[in-house]
Amino acid sequence: MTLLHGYWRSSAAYRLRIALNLKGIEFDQSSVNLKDGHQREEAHKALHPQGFVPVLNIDGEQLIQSPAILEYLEEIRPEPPLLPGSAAERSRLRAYAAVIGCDIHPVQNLRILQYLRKELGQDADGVTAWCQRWISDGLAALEKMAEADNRSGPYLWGDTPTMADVYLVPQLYNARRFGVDMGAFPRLAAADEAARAHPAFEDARPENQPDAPEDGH
Ligand SMILES: N[C@@H](CCC(=O)N[C@@H](CS)C(=O)NCC(=O)O)C(=O)O
Repeated sequence: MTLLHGYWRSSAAYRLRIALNLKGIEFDQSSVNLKDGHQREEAHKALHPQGFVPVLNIDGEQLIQSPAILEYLEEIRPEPPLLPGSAAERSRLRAYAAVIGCDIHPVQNLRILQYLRKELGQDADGVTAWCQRWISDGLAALEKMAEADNRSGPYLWGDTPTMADVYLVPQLYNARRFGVDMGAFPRLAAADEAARAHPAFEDARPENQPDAPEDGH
């Protein structure tokens, strides 16, 4: 059995839900309530020493870190490819993923925002300004990359979803959540809209997860 330990609103878990759906790998989910701090409990830390989600149990393995897990899925289930093309093209796709996974997402994570609030005394406006600043900076770079690559679409890299979309859609979900003005990122917004219409992405949406609260918060 493949089991994803995640949370409806975790964008790293969202990436995995999309990839598992695209690869046609059936999975069950176990919810770790981040809002209530369950990720920091010893029982969860036995699964993930950092106290984060996601964790994926698959093929008798227990895997952590979404970039590493996505690479694993690509290796065990190469079709449909999320990293298609030449070595240079695959490197480019990994660069889209890295801008989001290494540079945008880490600084707007729950623990960082809690630190800003509790230890550094920031109010809600301060925290929102922080998120908007770093998300916008990263998206501006991605928009430039997409402009330079000038791919045909409708997805970020062409006519099939790739690793770039697997990272983009959850990140834009967060961008909207923090009120980032998407007007400056037309290519990203168009690719996001196309991807969200795909059933693998639709099924993975935070609101469609069994642990999503009815009021959406
Ligand atoms: N690089 C890690 C990041 C994982 C991560 O930050 N997960 C978040 C949810 S998206 C989390 O568990 N946050 C808990 C916290 O900040 O306390 C990955 O991609 O798996």
